[in-house]
Amino acid sequence: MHIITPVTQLPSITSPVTLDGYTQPGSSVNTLANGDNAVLLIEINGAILGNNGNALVLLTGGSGSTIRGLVIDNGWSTAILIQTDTVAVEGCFLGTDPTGLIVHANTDGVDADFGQPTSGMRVGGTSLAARNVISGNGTGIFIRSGANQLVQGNFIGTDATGTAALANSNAIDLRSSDNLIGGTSVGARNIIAGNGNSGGISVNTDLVPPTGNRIQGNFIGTDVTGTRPLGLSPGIFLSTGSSQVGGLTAMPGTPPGNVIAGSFTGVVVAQGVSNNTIQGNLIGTDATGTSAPSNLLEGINVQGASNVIGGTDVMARNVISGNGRYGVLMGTDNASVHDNLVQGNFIGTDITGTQLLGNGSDGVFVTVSTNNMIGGHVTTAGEPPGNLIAGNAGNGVALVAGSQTTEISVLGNSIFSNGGLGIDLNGDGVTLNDSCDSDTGANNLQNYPVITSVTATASSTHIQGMLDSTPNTTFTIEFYANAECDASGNGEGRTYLGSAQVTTNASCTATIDTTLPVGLPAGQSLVTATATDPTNNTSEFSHCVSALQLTAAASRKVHGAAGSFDIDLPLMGQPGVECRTGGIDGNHTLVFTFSNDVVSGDASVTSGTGNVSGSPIFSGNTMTVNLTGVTDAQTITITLTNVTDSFGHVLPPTAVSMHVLLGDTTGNGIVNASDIAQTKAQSGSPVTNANFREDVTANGVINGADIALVKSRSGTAISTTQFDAAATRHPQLGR
Ligand SMILES: [Ca+2]
Ligand SMILES: [Ca+2]
Ligand SMILES: [Ca+2]
Ligand SMILES: [Ca+2]
Repeated sequence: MHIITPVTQLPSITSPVTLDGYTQPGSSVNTLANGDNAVLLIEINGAILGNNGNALVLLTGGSGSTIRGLVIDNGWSTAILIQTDTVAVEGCFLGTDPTGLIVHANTDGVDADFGQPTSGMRVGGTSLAARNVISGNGTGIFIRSGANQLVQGNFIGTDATGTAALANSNAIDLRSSDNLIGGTSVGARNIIAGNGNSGGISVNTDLVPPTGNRIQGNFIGTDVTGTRPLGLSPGIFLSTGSSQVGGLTAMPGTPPGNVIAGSFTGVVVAQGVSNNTIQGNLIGTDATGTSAPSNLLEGINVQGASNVIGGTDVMARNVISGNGRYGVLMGTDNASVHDNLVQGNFIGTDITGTQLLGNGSDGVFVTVSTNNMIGGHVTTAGEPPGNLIAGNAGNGVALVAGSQTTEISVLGNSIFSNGGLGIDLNGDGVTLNDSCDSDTGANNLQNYPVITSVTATASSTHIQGMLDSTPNTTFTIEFYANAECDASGNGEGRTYLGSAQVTTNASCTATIDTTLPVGLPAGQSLVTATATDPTNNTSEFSHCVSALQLTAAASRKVHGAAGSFDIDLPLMGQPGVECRTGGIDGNHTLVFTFSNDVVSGDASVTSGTGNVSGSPIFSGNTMTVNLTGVTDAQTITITLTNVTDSFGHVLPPTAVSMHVLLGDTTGNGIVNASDIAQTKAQSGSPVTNANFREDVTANGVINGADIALVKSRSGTAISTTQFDAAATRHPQLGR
């Protein structure tokens, strides 16, 4: 080991030189892809001069010089101060001891000095031998001048193994334009992790805001494996200018896309900072895109204008998932946060879009801001500009700050399986519609459409309903299919089906009557809709309406030669009372009628005493369920599940209740003198629709046997609790 510890400043380099520590016998370059095993035997130690000196200074005549294979450590103001162009720094350890495992801090590692013609600098490169370890410094790499500066293949903030943190306070500070950090190949990837509170990569202003900087293909916040977070520091902080984070890629996180995880916030676009693009990155997930080392707070925090997150090209997709709080946070300043686009991203799923990997709160959280677009006008469901926003613990999209947050369009996305609502205006759960929609708040609390009916075939979907909103205004209604509804009965929007334009009349009402040329996706029989006004205020999602509905239920018995008669079992409100005998086994037959022909499904008794006997029988649009063992004087509930029509539409689980009280011909929940009198009055009359309840023996005649049976039950009743409680039960699911 040759340790040079200058007592005075070394002479500046004023002509092109190659200082190559690898010429020292016994030294060798790095050969590891996932580490740095370089053996460095020349050390320039700042122990004496310390912060009063710079180890190497390259002046104008030194253009084209190469610095290789040196350890420059232990207190220098700057390890390599560059004031000329086309300087290469490769295979060095700057800020660590010769093992690359212990901090020997300098103030700065590499500094392309302010006000100097330093263009064309290269720190590292795409070959393994070119890798620098730049760790333990104040600022690892300070680019204050020049253009076309390359920083590639380095470990910045880690030790030589790439698996442990040796923090720089600040990894890379970019203050000039048109530089490239990383690149489009794996070999260009920098590992930028384990750094201090000031940051991973920051873009700042010296004289003018820098533009055209590209940050591509790096692991930011993870170790060299891309799977493990390393320390916790800011990821990318764009405090000024316009930069490109990532780029178009076939696979998010693959160069030019970055992996950004293990940071406080993955990418911050600071207040008033505009025209940045963030594309092709994995933000919050590891390099596989399937698990989440996570950023502590947001994936992306946007506080400026005209920034693009993702885009209309599928290759622009970011995966923004598994972050501690919001996937994307946008806002806090109405004047400067506008015209941002969030398009084509996966927010809350893994890289395949098939596994949920939700963010800790809302997928997209929009506060004080205006005129931003989440999604856009899509032609193919599931394709950009629509985002996939699923699996987030909070809402899919939340708009808060009341009327300070307006004109936020949420269009063409796939939003499902979020813990809260698909879209929540005002961040307070379902916001009910108001007549003529004059209320104010986030997105003006735009009213959502009311769907009244959905009928669908394999290739078309007919949706009817209405919108109550601002009079004499044209709205875009978007329709979506879903597999499930929120607990509120309102839905999200899993599969975009299409849209329609409707115009309200002077009385604030527009009729929706639209036939879309698509069927509903398998397993997604529930339709929802949003309304968006001419200034891009989108509503919450509507109530869900199923394409397959239960339209009627009845308890049916054959009354001998008089034929069969049904006791209606209303689908809402007080259940019907079956007053006819079920025989000693308590047998009854229920017939359910649907909006379409049905082919399969299940029924079970979910409260009360009794059992389903055998399999349901399907015929046309009916399903017949036989019950046995049904005891008297009770309320029994039958729940239908997985009822499927001939198009594959599935009924949401639906419950129907029936009071069972033998002899209660009046249907009031008690057997008494009124029932006896009513039966006596019909005795001897033919059995008809008007009096079949008095044929309690269900044999086709009303006679003394019926009177005797009613008398024998006198005094029995449905418990008041059940009779009353049932009357106020909630409407069935899915209606
Ligand atoms: Ca709301
Ligand atoms: Ca409203
Ligand atoms: Ca009665
Ligand atoms: Ca009878």
